[in-house]
This record gives sequence, structure tokens and C-alpha cells, in this order.
Amino acid sequence: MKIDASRLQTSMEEMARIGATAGGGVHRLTLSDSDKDARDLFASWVKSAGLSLSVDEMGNMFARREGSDDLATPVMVGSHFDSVPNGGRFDGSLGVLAALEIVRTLNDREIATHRPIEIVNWTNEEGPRFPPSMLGSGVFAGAFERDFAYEVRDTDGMRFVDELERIGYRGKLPCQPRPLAGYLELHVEQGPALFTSGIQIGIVEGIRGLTWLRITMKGARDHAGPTPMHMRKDALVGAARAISAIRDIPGNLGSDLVTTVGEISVSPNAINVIPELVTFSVDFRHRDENILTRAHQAVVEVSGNAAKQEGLEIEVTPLGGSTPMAFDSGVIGAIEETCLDKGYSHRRLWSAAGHDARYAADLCPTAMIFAPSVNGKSHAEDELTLWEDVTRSCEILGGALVSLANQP
Ligand code: HGY
Ligand code: MN
Ligand code: MN
Repeated sequence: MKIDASRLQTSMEEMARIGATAGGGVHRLTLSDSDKDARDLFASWVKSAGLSLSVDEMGNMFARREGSDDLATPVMVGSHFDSVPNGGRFDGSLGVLAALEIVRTLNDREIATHRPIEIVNWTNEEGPRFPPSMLGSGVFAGAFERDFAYEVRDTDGMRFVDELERIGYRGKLPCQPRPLAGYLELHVEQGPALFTSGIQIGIVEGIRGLTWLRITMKGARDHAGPTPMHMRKDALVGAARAISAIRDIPGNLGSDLVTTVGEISVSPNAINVIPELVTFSVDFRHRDENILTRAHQAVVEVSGNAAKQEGLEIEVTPLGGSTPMAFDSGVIGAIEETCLDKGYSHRRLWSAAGHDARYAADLCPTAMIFAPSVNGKSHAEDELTLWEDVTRSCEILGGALVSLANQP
């Protein structure tokens, strides 16, 4: 499907100006003012494309293009506009704006599809502000209760529901499972597989599971000077030992497992006071649920040992996560066929990043398409996908989407 590459690039560049950072990335945290601005811009584009827009209780935005059979269950396609702190300008935006470009092209050519098409912008795909990630699609698929999501607070104590209300995107539409004929998501790979091998398209056949924990260690604050070393209960020393041991778990438990400690807070965080309280996050991922379970046990064990060694109290709080999921062979086939039609090089792979497609896959036949990330870089301001790869991957998304939307 030939799309208007410069129109897509213009839309991507305009969207990237919202929350733009000096380093060329975007800072668009969920339910922040820049998230609102991104939503407002998308809503204006949706309206000018003649689509009907609905917003549900979680702020998920659905832009609907009618099909020749309005009663047919729709095919859904999309991604997210929220970003990690100082993240990349392709992560999420590509999936929503490529879908919009396909609809704009269908409109230009007056091509009707049998089924309605719904473009979605999911709320809170990223998660750093309101953990866990993929909360909007998770509630939609029934993985989380809406009221659990509403009560999640950010580090300033702001509630999810109040921020959703504040930006004006707390819709009335119930956020719950409904019939879908299929779901497609285009996303940048965020890893090195395609770029290093020079392959143009990734056909994503599954998504790894991920677990997020918050670990708090409590010791005793005291004076950094007169307190003898043997009398200390230093929460930061306990956390440091745990963090270094968590880094070694993948080496012991087997390849492909990844563990990350991305956040840490120290109290009272003063140069001459022995740290009393330390809280840090743990993110670990694998495509095998048994390895994920063993990794969870190992994280709890090494952290417990580190706390004990320093005489600290420890608390491990689950923040949520998702199990591994293989995608639908029929949708994968539709993507593969489009790649063969277009003559683009392609390979199948699993996603190590979380995506809303994980929860869509609980409801309907789902698969994803990856575009190469230059040097595999992502969740960083220098995240980059070349415009020719943006165009190619959008064409593949278009071919697969039309084929799904025209299935009887
Ligand atoms: O964490 C993830 O993999 C996704 O970017 N939220
Ligand atoms: Mn993403
Ligand atoms: Mn991301």
C-alpha cells in the first residue's frame, strides 16, 4: 500500500514538538500537560480525517473509520503517545501516526474496507509515573481493575484518576473487553536485531513476560562520624549489595533473562547521615514463565540476604507485570504476506519490550511489526528510526491492516 511518506513524516515531526527535549527526544509523561497536548493534537487530526472519536474511562482514545459493514467487529490498530522521562520520539508515536496515515490514504483513495477500523491511543503504556506499564490496555483487557488504576499515585502523591480528570480525558465509555476482529501494532524495535542484520521489517511473533517489583530496606539513621562501623544499619549498603547481586542473576539463571534496577530513592539522603530508608525498583523479563518465576525467587532471596547481612528490615511490593504471550499465526501470516508482496527483507522475532499488544492478544488475534532502531537505541533522546524505515513499516502495516479488515 503506497502511503504519503512526507505527510507521515510531517505528522511525526509535529507530534515530536510536543514535550520536545533539547537532546532531540520527548518528555511526555502519562497524564501530564504534554500528554494532554499530544491527545488534543491527535483528536484534531482524527476529526479532520472524518473519524468518530470516543474516549473511555481510562482515557484510551478510539478513532473509528466505518466499514462497508458497520455491524462487523472492528479491527484495531495503534500504540501510545506517552513517553518515559526524556525518551525517544518514535516510541509509541510511530504506531498511532502510521495507523492515521493509512486511514488518511484510504480516505484519499476512497477505499472502503469491509470491517470498521479503530485507531487507538492507549493511556499509560510506559508506566514510570503510574506503574505498572500498559495500564490503559490492561484495564481494557480485564487484566487490571479500573479502580486499582485510578488509585495509583505518582511520586508527588497525585492520583491517576485526578490527573486523568485534570487533563480532560476521563471518558464515560466503560473501559472493558469488547469484540475485536484483530489488533495490529507497529513499533520501533528498541533493540539491535534488525539494525545490525540490515533487515527491513520485524514480524513480532511473541512478547516476553515482565515483572516489576519495589523493594524497600529500612535501617537506622545515625551520625556518619561517631557511629562505629559494627553498630551501623546502613540501608544504602544493603540496597547496593542487593542491586549488584540482582545484576548477576541472569548470569546464573540463563541467557535472555534481563534484570534492571532503574529507580532508587534514599532517605534522608544527606552526606553526614547514615541512610535509614532506601527504595528501589526491579524490572525483569523473559519469554519463559518458569524462568520469570525463578528470577522472582532469586531477586527476593538475594535482597533478603543483603538486608539480613546489614541487619535491615525489607519489604518487597509487586507492582504488576504481564506473562509471556505468543501472537496469532494468522495475523503473523498477513504481515509476512505483505512483506513478500513488497519484497522487503524481514525476520520473525520476539519482543523484549512490553507493548499494549500484549493485552490486546488476550482479546483477539494480535501481532506486531517492528521498524529498525538505529544502533538498537531506545528510551533515550537519541532514539532514531530512518524515515525510509518509517515509510516501509507503515506500508506493511497498511497491507496487513487492509487484509485483516477485509476478512469476512
Ligand atoms: O517497559 C517497556 O518495555 C515499555 O516500554 N513500557
Ligand atoms: Mn512503546
Ligand atoms: Mn517505551
